[in-house]
Amino acid sequence: MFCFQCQETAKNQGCTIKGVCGKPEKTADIQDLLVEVCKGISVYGSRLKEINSVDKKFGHFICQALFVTITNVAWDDPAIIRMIKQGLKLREEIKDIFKAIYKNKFGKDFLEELPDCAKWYSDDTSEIIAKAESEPMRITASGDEDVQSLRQLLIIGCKGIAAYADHAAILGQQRREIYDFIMEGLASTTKELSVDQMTSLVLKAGETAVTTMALLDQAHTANYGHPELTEVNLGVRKNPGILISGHDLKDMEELLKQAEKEEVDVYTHGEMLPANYYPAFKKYKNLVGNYGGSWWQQNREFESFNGPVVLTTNCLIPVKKENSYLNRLFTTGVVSYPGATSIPNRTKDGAKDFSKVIELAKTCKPPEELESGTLVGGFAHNQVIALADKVVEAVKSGAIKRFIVMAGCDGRQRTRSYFTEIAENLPKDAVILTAGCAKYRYNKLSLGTIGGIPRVLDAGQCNDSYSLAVIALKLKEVFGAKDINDLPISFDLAWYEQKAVAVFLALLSLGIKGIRLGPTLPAFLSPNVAKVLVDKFDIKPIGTVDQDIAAMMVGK
Ligand code: SF4
Ligand code: SF3
Repeated sequence: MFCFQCQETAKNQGCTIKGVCGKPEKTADIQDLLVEVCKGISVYGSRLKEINSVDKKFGHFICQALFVTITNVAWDDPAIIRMIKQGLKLREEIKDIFKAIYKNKFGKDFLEELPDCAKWYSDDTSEIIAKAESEPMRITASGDEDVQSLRQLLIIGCKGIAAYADHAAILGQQRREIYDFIMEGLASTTKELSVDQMTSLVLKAGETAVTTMALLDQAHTANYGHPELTEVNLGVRKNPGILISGHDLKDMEELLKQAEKEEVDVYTHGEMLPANYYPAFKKYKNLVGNYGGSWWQQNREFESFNGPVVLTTNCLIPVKKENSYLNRLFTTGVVSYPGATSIPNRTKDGAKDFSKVIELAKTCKPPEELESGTLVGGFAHNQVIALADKVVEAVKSGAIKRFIVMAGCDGRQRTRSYFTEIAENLPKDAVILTAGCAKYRYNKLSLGTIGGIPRVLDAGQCNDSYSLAVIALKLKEVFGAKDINDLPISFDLAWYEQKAVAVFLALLSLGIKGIRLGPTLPAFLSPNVAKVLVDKFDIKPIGTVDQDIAAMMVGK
């Protein structure tokens, strides 16, 4: 195996024996083969697009498959192999469609030599495993280092885009241009392109990430209303409950509805916390609040929750030997785990069936209390723009000197205490804008308010980083700034997995410069590619807390 797609990668170089995340070598190899299958579909899809339109089902499959390969999503090899088989069938289907249309249009057969990913086929499980294991894709082993780096940056960015596109598709929103781009991007990695050509595709990935997050924002708000200022309960009630984690709001909706009828409590965990901010969910009396912290604390928190846990997307981490919750762990959608119960996908008109989860909850002990009190959130673009007058007044009067965007992911590395210390030590006239699970490093500190505005404004999930961009653009308009970089806003981002890479590329494509990124720069950036980012966008690694605060407060 060779995997360096997340921030936690071994020695900040690459995992080669087993993932630091716990991903076994075999699972890594099978996931890599699934990416190859997606490339094969894309080779035909990108050619077909040139002469005809491409059925959205191919693009949607690729999004689901890439999502499966994101860190801490899929752990069950048979489930991943089923996707490989499904993908190979789809590749054969799109190949036939392409060849027929090509012949019809040009009056001759398509005879060009294509890469292995467009040709290799098997529907035999042992052959598939042998293929995955026999050709581990040692991505840094050959070829030009910079081209390899750009290819991986593109694939990893596409994984993030794919995940958001899948979230939107689940809510009935799909855009052909997103699928077309992902296919173009994946197919490009099978060709010999120059550094310049690859760089422009990476920048286009950023634009596509913006389009995708905007689409998802629209899908969320159209279905569930605009997030609003909300006090989220952190304590527990005396009844047994269900804990739901991940990012999928449709699962949240269906679970709440079904559990309400049975009078079973529901709590959010990790990236599901922002569900509490939506009007459509706040009306459910069985939605109690949020339980616990971010994903990496789940071994302890799923244990003490005592009831069933539903994982709708990343991040699911390995269940430890001493943990007792595997028999109350449920996965759904792209998530899988050996020994956990998988909730089947919804049929065309029907909802997912959460009855097994609800029945199990009734037999469980109530959750053990971890904390009490509340936290405040719900500052997505609509809510912040509703407060625009207050915000503008505070900036004009000097009460707010600077906004620091600290969006992104959390993780278990100790060095992430940097983000807590930044939050604690920022001057009292600085406001933190956040989204994603990075917030757990400081969202329970008492940082106070400025003129009634909390000093930590949480827009929501990592995809709601789009909201932060909308807010920045609104401030630009209100202050009549020529350039978004002239605003009193600094970016100090935390990354862990591939959705954050898509968010990062999105911010670059919006022209944001001077982003700090930590706790480490991605291992998949070669020195030259990192240099391009530094020269063109003034990207910097995080430094010390004091230096970074001093620099950010003066716009550096
Ligand atoms: Fe290593 Fe991260 Fe890949 Fe896991 S996802 S194998 S920790 S690089
Ligand atoms: Fe978090 Fe996994 Fe990235 Fe959605 S839940 S931000 S790490």
